[in-house]
Amino acid sequence: IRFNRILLTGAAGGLGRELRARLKAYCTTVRLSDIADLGEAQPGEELCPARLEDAAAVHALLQDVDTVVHLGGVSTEQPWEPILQANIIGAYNLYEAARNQGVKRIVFASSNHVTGFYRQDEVVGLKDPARPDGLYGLSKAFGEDLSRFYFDRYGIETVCLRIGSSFPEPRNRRMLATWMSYDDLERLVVASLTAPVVGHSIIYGMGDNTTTWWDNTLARHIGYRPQDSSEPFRAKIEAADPLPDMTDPAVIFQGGPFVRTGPFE
Ligand code: 15L
Repeated sequence: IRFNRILLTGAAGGLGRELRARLKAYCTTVRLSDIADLGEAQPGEELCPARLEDAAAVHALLQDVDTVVHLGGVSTEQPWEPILQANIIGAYNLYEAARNQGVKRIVFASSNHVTGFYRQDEVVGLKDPARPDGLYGLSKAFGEDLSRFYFDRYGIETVCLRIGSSFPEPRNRRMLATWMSYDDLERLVVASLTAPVVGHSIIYGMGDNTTTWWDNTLARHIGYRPQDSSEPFRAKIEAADPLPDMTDPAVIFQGGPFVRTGPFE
């Protein structure tokens, strides 16, 4: 046990549900927040539903927490208004609350869609410019810049996880490159919470995959060592999806279908 209280936002989401049980091993209390139903509180859990755009609620949420794993917000390409509220205003509220409450480190769920308009035949490094593939990716790029500002100005450390595709198994050809197992997700989050010094860091959340579009060399100080590879799933996936259309933007660019989702008006 390293922490008294960890706040997990987005705890009812796909990755939140996974981390909900796993983070308990690292703290006395895990405070869970979401706008969706969180079910019953289990031993060692506190349920604190909050809307991220509600500044007062977010300030209360950060009271007496040691550290935050911020998964909350919109997690797919959506119209501007929900992204503005949850991901942009919500991220600002979270960092302002951290500053007010003296929280020293945040693990921020960014996304590979910050760099989704790089091509699948390129390898992106951690100092390459952002190339968001939609409003969602743009909002995550904002979160990365916001957290950098809060480190430079106020010393609040953040690790931005540019998560690829974290599911039980890779689902398609693209995920052979982007997949990260839930066990590796846990390793990445725990390394980000416990590395001695992280400052403001960015790291791609990917497994030990053979096909790779991202280079995490500059984040070695985090100490993340992925152990699971998409490779055992390759034959099954390639057989199910034999002829990719090389003119499809979702096949050309790393963001996959996100690069052609929307506009929604
Ligand atoms: C994301 O950012 C989404 O939250 C997730 O649902 C996946 O679609 C993932 O990216 C991906 O790129 O596969």
